[in-house]
Amino acid sequence: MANHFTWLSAPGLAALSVLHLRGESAAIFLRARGWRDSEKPRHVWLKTARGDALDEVMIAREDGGLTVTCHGGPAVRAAFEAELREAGFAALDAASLPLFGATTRYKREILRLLTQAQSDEGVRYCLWALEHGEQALAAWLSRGDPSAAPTKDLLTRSESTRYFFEPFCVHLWGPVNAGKSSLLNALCGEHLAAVGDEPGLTRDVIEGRFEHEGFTIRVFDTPGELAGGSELERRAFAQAREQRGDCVLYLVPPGGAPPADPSLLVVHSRSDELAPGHEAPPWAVSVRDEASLARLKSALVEMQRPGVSPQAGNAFALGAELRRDLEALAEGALGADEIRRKWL
Ligand SMILES: Nc1nc2c(ncn2[C@@H]2O[C@H](COP(=O)(O)OP(=O)(O)OP(=O)(O)O)[C@@H](O)[C@H]2O)c(=O)[nH]1
Ligand SMILES: [Mg+2]
Repeated sequence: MANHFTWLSAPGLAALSVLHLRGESAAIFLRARGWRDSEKPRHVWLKTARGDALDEVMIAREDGGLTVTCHGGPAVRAAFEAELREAGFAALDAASLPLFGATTRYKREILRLLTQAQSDEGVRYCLWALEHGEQALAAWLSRGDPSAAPTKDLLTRSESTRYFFEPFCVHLWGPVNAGKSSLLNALCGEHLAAVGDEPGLTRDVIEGRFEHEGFTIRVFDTPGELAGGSELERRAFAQAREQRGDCVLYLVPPGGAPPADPSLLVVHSRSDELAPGHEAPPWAVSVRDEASLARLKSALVEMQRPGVSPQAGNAFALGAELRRDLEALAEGALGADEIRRKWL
């Protein structure tokens, strides 16, 4: 059997990385670097072929190969790869291995998606899909000739699960002193940006993130709209406005005027300063009112999953390759049988 290596986990900076080796030289390669053959998982200090320290790892026999859990910084991954390539190992795509008992390509695709989940909802979805996804896909493929319309529906539903796997990005725009930086700090529960009455306090984009109802949301505070200002301030402002993320919240403080652009979501900020008896507008938020912050967070989560959830059984996430194949099916370039043979 040829010698192969596969990274089972996405590259991280300081996280763990999981490397899988297959082939007749896999055990020889590891033995030459400090591993003592064992049926049980073993903790080992691995060395390079030249005897330098490589990494402290766990090695286990799994799925017909050897799985090495190492410290996955880019330098460690590069060092492992250099050693493996020098020893004649070739890189192999994880989707082609029967790992973790995933016997079909569909299950392997879901396992890959699982490593990319950015939310509890994403993990929940993958666990649902490992158990029921194949059945759902098979039932859908056997509906007769899947015409373009139902396939498109499936593709649209998969688009709705996008934020299970990547964080939703919210940008905060508005005039100076609207309370953008205060809102960033309040949403993220941390003091990330300076706050104060001095107009134009924020000069650069400041990023934070928070989790709500199982979703991760990234928030970007931006410089406020300020008449005049230095050349540098104007440039920083223009640069910040080039990014819109997935949604822009435009903060309007009491007495301010909402913007004309209908693509911006208007949020009435500093709403605790409104006169008593003043009717609160639908999207009103105050950093001094926890309930208003919770409402805003829930509204941001709702935007990410328009009626789609694993619990409701109507979510259908697709990895890039299955998505391509279903697009080809919608266009008539691939048949349902071909999809079945390849994925199920
Ligand atoms: N009462 C009240 N005051 C607030 C609220 N949010 C912000 N403020 C105050 O409004 C002032 C401006 O807040 P910032 O968060 O710095 O405003 P900003 O939009 O980031 O301003 P620039 O960075 O200059 O564009 C500060 O004095 C805050 O304490 C709020 O919800 N209620
Ligand atoms: Mg600010």
